Amino acid sequence: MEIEILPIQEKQIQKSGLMDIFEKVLNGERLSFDDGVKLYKTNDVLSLGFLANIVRERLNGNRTYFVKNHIINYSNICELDCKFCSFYRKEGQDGAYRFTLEQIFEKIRPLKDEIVEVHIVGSLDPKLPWDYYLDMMRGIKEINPKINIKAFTAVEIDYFAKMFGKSYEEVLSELKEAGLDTMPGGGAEVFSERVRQKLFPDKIGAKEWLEVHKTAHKLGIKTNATMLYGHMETIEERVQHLIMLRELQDETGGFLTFIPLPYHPKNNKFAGDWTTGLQNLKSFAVARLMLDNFPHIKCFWVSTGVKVAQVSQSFGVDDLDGTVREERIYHMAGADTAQYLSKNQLIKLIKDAGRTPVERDAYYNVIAEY
Ligand code: V47
Repeated sequence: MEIEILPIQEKQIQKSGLMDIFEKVLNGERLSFDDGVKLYKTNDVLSLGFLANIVRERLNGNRTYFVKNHIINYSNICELDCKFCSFYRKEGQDGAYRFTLEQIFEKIRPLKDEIVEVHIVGSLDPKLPWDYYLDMMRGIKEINPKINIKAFTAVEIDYFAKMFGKSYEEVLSELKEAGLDTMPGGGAEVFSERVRQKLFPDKIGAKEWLEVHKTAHKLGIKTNATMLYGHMETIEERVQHLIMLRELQDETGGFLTFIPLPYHPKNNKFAGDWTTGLQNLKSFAVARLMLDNFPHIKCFWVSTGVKVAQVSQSFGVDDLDGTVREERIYHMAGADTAQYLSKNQLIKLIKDAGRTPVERDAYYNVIAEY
């Protein structure tokens, strides 16, 4: 790809001390840990966006993807007490809920010919039996076998293994057999033992999270990855997280997309600060530059607001997730974004940014281009 660079842009990049990184990006060379830290620390966000955009357009051209999807948070009754989480409740507590399978199917049936993907994520609920999860997969496939089931974070998979006395491989194979197609990227938080001990000491750490994804990839299950940032982690811990994901992707090639997730401070014990728009844009751009082997970088518009999501398309992002519907984790933590965006609203957000809207399936096959 021929990259046109104006002398004024080059001067700006030079002035910001990013020339060495710019040259690596132009040559398609891998960026180092120190490069990642330097990128996070720059105040020249326009040059950062410019660099990320080179990689974005090299990999995905002018396309921005979206999917018609629906989120199912099947239960919020959880054994864990993660301090950053506003979603979980204890049994009997105000706001605690657990859907029956029929309640889940009732949500999907009216949308069965519209949605392409269901995104299922819940809690570590001690009352739910193994058949609940298998029958959930089977029941959704009975409604429409074409619906892609993106279900269960590595944290849930690890819990099923412990609860039901199975290996990761057995859990994932049985779920796949019942209808699971792909896996979401949640539960990774940040791969720092220091932060884990303080914020989510009872949740699995990096080793198990990566092991679950590695097992899924081995079984042919494509997965996503996330990073929760903006709470108490350092820039160095963020960059380390990205490098650990990059290493696993080198080994397996099983990741589809990376989603940086900004921490939300309402109704949780940690009660930190909101991230700012620029912190969010930087996180997308640094991810795009560091994760050279990830095909896609997603902005989950629910978590950033639609305005930042729109601008993120110039900061490395090529995927805006989807229509969404019924998201709870972010809305319970203070998100004031809508519950749903129509296909036409997504198309407008993308077109107004000068990008080509592409409706996709779970594997980024093109359903329609607008
Ligand atoms: O794992 C929890 C995060 C994640 C808070 O794979 C919080 O396509 C902010 O993983 N503030 C779940 N974040 C969401 C998720 C996701 C979303 C969209 C697409 C995909 C995908 C995955 O939400 C959790 C956790 O990291 N979270 N509490 C909070 N207070």
